[in-house]
Amino acid sequence: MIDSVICKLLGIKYPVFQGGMAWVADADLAAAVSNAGGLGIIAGMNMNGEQLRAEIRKLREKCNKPFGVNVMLMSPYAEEVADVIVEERVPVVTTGAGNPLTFMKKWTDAGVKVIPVVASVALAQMVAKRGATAIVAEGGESGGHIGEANTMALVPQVADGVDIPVIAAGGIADGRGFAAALMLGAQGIQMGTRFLVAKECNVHPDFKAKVLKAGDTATMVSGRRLGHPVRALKTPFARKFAEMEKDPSVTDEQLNALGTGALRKAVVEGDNEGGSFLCGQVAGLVKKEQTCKEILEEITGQAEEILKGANKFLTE
Ligand code: TUI
Repeated sequence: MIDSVICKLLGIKYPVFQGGMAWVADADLAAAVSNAGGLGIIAGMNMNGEQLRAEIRKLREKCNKPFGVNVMLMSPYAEEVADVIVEERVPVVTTGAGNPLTFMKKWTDAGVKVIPVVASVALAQMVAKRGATAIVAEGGESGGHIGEANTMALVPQVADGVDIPVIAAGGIADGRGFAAALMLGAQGIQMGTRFLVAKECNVHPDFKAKVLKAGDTATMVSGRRLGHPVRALKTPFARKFAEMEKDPSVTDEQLNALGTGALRKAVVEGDNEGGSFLCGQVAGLVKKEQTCKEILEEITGQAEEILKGANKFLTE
């Protein structure tokens, strides 16, 4: 059995978080992950306060285990979503795409455990000082909005830089990645892409099919010009965005307009031409649709075997 301080801190069986994927991570997915012993996380990104409240209540009808809500800090609803988290007594909040300091006192005073997703040691140290319970260190192998460092380099540096538990994210989809993350100094992992194809995940079937078909070079990064690089599957939309980004006659406003609504089109409509299919580099490792319980049991079983066998590399 894999055990870690994060299990005791949060009251979960497996030290595995499901990433708070915008438009994807709803009450159905988060409840399934939490019921199976991981930490399910509802994405607050695409919701206003009242929509999030309804989603939290829906999760509570299906699940009485600990769960989290992710606040995408660039969301126009971040402020009202932050308040709903307190009002609904959400046990855990994760944050992404920015600096959560403005909300941290509100949450920690209310007893909410705050676990920011960071892409740098500097932000990890800042939030640790302000009462974060743990940190998710997310490398650039991840899908969606990414930072500069990759998981292999980032996780040990964040682990050295703070004295609270670190959860590794980015580039992890199986027991090998799970075991490796623990060796890098993490106390647990967060996965997004692997849960995209979970049976309980409500993304459009064409999105799942694309992930299942994807290989090692199936993703690309665009959006650097706008200051928020995003990793997605190489689809017509991603290629067109990357081309327009290089064209100096295209304004930032035109680029922003092209991006607006593209994630919803991928997740809800499976729109191959106009959708932005956010996805991590591990898509090539994700081979079948499984329940969240099967995913959690499989990866922890694999990681246990690897960890037990690791002394094969040692000699007297
Ligand atoms: O947030 C994510 N992943 C996301 S958010 C998202 S929605 C979106 N769509 C289009 C453009 C932008 C966002 C899709 N995927 N992961 C966590 C994460 N946070 N990765 C990187 C960061 C990050 C980056 C810079 C955190 C903080 C930061 O700067 C902090 C500062 O000091 O301002």
